[in-house]
Amino acid sequence: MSVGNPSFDVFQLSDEHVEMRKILRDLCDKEIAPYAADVDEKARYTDEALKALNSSGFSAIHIPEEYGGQGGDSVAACIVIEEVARVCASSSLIPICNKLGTMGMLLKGSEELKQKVLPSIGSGEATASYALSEREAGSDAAAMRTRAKADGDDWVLNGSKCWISNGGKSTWYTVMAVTDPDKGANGISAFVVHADDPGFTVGAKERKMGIKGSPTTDLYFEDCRIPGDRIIGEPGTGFKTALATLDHTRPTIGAQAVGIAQGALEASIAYTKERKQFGKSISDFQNTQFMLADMAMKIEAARLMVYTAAARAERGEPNLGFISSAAKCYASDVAMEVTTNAVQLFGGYGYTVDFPVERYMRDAKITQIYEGTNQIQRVVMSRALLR
Ligand code: COS
Repeated sequence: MSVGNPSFDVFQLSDEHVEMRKILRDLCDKEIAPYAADVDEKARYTDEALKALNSSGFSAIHIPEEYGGQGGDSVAACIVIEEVARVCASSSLIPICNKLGTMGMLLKGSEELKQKVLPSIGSGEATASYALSEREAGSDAAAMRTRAKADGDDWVLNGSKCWISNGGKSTWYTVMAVTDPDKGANGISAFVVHADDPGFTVGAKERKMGIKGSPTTDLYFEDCRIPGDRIIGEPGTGFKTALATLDHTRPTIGAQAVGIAQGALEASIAYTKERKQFGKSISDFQNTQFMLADMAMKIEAARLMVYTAAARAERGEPNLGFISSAAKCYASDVAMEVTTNAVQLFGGYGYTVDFPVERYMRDAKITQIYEGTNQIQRVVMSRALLR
């Protein structure tokens, strides 16, 4: 055993990951952070972030090189999301949705389909979304009613989807629909729909508590006709593809949560050093110190779990359900706690829009809900334990 061996790389990111984070931090601080409050206040799309992420190649780094992408690994994709979320959670929905909307294709799509769709996303020309949930099929996703019927060489879709992140902004949508109603979850198939396909329309934007810079909409399919080769994998495999997708992407929500929490922690450290009460900085009080220590400790644990989940997904390990749900669930609970405590440390100022922590707190909440509520994550985890 050697003491102080700098090349011991267990639990250490590679030099490339560290370098990439540095580049991203600079980019996010300069080109995304200045617009975060305005995006939130006006509930407007994150145009500046899209431009910055596209021009630097960070909007969809997970797209493999053979499809014109950067070929970034799963940990790298988490670092991108984390760094963007550290300054603007809404903007982090760009890389999140691009991965979520393409993962099914990457896992199970035909070579032709991948060649048709992925290069436009890898180059930043197009973006993607994922459409699983319906009004009456949220946690119970297999209860969906949207139908797809074969018609000649085509598929014809009818029904609607809801809670679609970046709905209306995305070019491509991975849509799950029932092809055989007698087979339950095994009668669901996955398709890729283009925004210009006939019979496809986007509903009004939801008015939300947070992530206001990312539109959330319904999608409607009225005799929406798509070519036969836009199915992902075989008919009847779509629900499994949808769940396998989430195994790969729930860690990205964990990464978003870690980024939000990190942003709130940094704002809290800076503020508590500045803010004077009883004749000294409030960071001189042990109550503040212990709160900051707890916040940082939990963020550190969450980050490690997120990277572990991402690394295991990257290695193609089987049975990712437990770790990807655990990472998403733990990190999002940490983000909610940390951002709530950040508002507390700012006191009355924290409750105003003049400081960023109330936005971090509102943005954190969605990470406990989307890509499966944290109650559903516990269902996935306990099923894995008791199997
Ligand atoms: N990967 C691949 N296949 C999986 C899988 C996974 N991670 N998990 C389960 N499956 C398979 C099952 O083996 C089963 O196949 P068989 O019938 O051939 O055995 C099939 O998929 C259906 O699985 P299951 O019976 O467990 O489905 P349930 O209806 O009980 O649903 C939960 C399981 C609740 C876990 C699922 O509906 C879920 O994750 N819901 C939340 C959805 C969600 O995250 N929504 C957010 C949308 S994205 S913003």
